[in-house]
Amino acid sequence: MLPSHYLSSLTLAERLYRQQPELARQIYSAEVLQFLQDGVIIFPQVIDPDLLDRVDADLADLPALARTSLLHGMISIDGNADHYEARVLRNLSKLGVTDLRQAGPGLKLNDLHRYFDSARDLAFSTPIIRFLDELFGSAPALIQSLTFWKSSEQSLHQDFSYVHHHSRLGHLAAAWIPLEDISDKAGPLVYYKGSHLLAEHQFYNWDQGGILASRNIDPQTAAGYGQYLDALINHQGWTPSIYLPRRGDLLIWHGALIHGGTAMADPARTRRSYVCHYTAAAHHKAMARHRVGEGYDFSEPPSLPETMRPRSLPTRLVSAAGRRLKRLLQRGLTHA
Ligand SMILES: O=C(O)CCC(=O)C(=O)O
Repeated sequence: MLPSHYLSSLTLAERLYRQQPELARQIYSAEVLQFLQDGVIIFPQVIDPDLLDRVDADLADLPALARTSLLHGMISIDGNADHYEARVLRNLSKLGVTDLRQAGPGLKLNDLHRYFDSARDLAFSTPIIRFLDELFGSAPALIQSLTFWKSSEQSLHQDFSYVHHHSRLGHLAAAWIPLEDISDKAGPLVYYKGSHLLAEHQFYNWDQGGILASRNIDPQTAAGYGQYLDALINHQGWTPSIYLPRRGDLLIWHGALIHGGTAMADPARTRRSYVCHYTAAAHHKAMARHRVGEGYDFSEPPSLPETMRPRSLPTRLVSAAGRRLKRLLQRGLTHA
């Protein structure tokens, strides 16, 4: 994928903003225009506190690896090399991490929206979907969700190089949702306003002019990316913004905005947060999709194991009676 392909895949809103800003100003809302200018927008106190409570309640059980090994076995993880090699949450114990809350920075739990209705509802919250619908000019689709306990400490990057589950690469945005008030000691998100408005000559050359990163790329090229971004930031005079949100706030950033996770000043501090990447439904590469409210989800159907599903009272009573009967029968057989 060449820079010119990326630029021609941008949203209509952005192409208009870049080429005929006066016309764009007549069409789009103040929020979308601010996003197109800065590459980021913050919505203070728009996430429903009851929904955040539901997410908290569902996440509360996750750290107990041993007790819920069935569920943990299925939750894939990402992040720094160690975590990524573990692949699924249960394997973290092989790295000596028995409680994910104690894991160092960089641990990302992938796609919890597939397991928990609360996480799905959060990913499809009205303030996010309404904004993205206007930005994309059509219904948004969720690409992935990431749940963090601590900072990612991820070096500066632009998402479009890494997230490409969609055919029009320029249709990419992400939401950063704090699950708690974020301390400056917890390794908060850093971003550079305006850095999304790249010109054709400002893209990093990953391979023969291509703009997509690959896990198999040689270490020198991978290291060169960070140096390249640092030099670009210096040259453009972009200054860092540190995001210190309160629970209930929401930040949405552009798929080309330079951003990263800062280092944790206090290694004990949590930075519980939920990050979702979106594209327009029409450009998602997956075949199967289903509607969630005003948006679309392409995940596999929810795969919470039967044993973890909340069951109705009559179902629970019938299975308890069944288990009791089985025990009685077994006892009868052993005494016979
Ligand atoms: O929250 C962070 O520390 C960074 C997250 C991020 O860079 C991403 O998900 O693309």
